[in-house]
Amino acid sequence: MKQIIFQQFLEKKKQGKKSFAVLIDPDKVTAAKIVALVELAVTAKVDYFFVGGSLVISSHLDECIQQIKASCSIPVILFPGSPSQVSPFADALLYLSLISGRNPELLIGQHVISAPFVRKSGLEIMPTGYMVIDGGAPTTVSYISNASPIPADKNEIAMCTAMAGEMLGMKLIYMDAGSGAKTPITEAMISKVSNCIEIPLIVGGGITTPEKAYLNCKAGADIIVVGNAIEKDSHLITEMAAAIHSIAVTA
Ligand code: 1GP
Repeated sequence: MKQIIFQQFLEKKKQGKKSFAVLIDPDKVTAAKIVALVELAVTAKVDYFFVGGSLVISSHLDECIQQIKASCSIPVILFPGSPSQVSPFADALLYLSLISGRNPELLIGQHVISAPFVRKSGLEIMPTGYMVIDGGAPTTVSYISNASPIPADKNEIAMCTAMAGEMLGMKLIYMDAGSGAKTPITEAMISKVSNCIEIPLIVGGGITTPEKAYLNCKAGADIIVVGNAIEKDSHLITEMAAAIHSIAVTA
């Protein structure tokens, strides 16, 4: 199995380098918006594009990715909200198992159904322990997943869940307060989780300021994902990238 991007994640982690991933929901972007976003992302040295959403209603996932790929070399990683969100035009796929929930469909059921299709895609597959953390209000992911998120102040539950995920063989842990979360994940929880695992830690959901992105990295996040805040103000890309990348310089 291909491990090109995953090796890059590991290398960066070893060097203490933090990465910035811009999340694009294909339902929320027009072709013109993609061009503008890519231009800003290239200038800001964004590390990755994550593409997906809890509910992708439109059918232009392939087009959206092809458009990104046509205008830059930033890797595109699928962050699928459902097994239908697989596109061979991407570089890699976060193969998410919702380890914070107790919904067997999202732990393994949908994976079984989509396995032949996912394998056939030729994508780099990255097994990811996906942990939804309470973000202060129900989000699309908490509703759609039909599973309770980990309470925001239960750092020990988050820690044990991540540890279990790593020991089960997950290659990444993704802690998500959900898109547009009112309250992003606390640094205390990020630090607790990051201290107990060796695999890269992705953090997202409700991050709206460069300061919060910076603090999350300081607390141990390796990759910061921002979607909503950038949809509202795409120029935030520049400041977010600068804040996240400043860590490697000062570390
Ligand atoms: C959601 O982690 C991502 O799954 C990003 O969240 O859209 O709130 O930045 P935001």
